[in-house]
Amino acid sequence: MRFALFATVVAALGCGDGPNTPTDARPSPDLPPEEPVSVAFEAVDLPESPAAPTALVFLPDSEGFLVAGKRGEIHHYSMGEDGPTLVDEVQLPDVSSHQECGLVGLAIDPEWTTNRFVYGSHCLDGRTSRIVRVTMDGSEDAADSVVEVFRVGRDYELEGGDNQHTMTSLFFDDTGALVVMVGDRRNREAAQDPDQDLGSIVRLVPSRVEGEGGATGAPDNPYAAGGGSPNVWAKGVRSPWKAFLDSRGRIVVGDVGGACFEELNVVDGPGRNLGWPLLEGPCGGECGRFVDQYTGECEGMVDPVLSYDRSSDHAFLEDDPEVTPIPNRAVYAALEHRSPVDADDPYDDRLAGRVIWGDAIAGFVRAARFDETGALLSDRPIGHIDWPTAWGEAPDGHVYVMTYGSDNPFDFEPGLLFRMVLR
Ligand SMILES: [Ca+2]
Repeated sequence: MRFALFATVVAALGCGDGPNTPTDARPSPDLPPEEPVSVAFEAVDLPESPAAPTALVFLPDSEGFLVAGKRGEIHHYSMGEDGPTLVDEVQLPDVSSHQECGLVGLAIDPEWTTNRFVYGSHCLDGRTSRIVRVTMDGSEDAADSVVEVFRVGRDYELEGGDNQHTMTSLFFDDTGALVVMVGDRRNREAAQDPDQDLGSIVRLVPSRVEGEGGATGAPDNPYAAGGGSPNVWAKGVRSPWKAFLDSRGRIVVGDVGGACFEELNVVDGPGRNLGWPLLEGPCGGECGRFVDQYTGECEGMVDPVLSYDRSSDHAFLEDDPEVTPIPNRAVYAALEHRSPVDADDPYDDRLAGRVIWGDAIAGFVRAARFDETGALLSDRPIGHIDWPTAWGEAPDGHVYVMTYGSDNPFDFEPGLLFRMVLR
């Protein structure tokens, strides 16, 4: 593998504005159709790969990348001429990894280069999740540096089981706040309750004091002065899984559906209400089974920018000749591709500024483009990969993805690494 031209690029998973932020004027809707793009996924050998990988974060300054495993491993690889080698690892303590639980989100501190702070979101048990910070500076006792930054959950059991709709993706935004997706933990009412952090997008300012955890709500959060939890940025999310910060500083999040619709949402400001559980999918979308509180009113709710139902003949499935023909769905928002600064764009600039997203179970992969208002400009199929769970963009512009390595996500097979290439 060749990584000859590492540029000094901010890590791919949303740690600030990349230096190559797309600056196009707003394209007119009657522009000619974009050129089709077709990609393939080349296997890359990853030694000592964590079982059931859940997050992939490229590091600045040619330092390689981090991979999180569901059971709480964080592996630091360097990317050499002959492929990745493991240079550091830590096993987080007290990680519960049943069902949807586990270590499922990973972020590096904006000051990683000097402080080596890594943040992980994981389940403590079936009802409680937390964010921890660990100092990955190469010392053997890194696990001893773990401090708890934030905790969220409920203290009662639910019929039908726990371990679902957990706290997942996290990343730093342009203001330096730590953003984290918090599922409703199957407590649907919480998603519309401004006093609860469950069912929300949360924004925090974590303590940076060595040996001390804790966090406060970001000062510009909508309820910072009262009226709800000071941690809340947006409400109405159900089971958000993969999310990232786009080049305009907006949160792009895939919210996995209950009965009807998978959603891709663009959250462009404070206090947005994404609808759950009053509404699943777009306003007016027919969904009668789970959405028992829906009154037909959509006022104050933000529609997803893209959504799809579970039908087997949906265009997104028919666009993909390799689609997995089972009824389950799990939408993900992977990343926005940013052309490299000091290298040729491996996709000939055809994916620059495009949001790569798809469905982890059906396997389709698509590229969408939104304008500055969040409106959809284009969306087209680009390829197929089964059970992708972690996406990142290397400083040379290549997109990498890790998969569970099994069609049963609870097998705990070693994760597989792939590099996305033009077909
Ligand atoms: Ca919604």
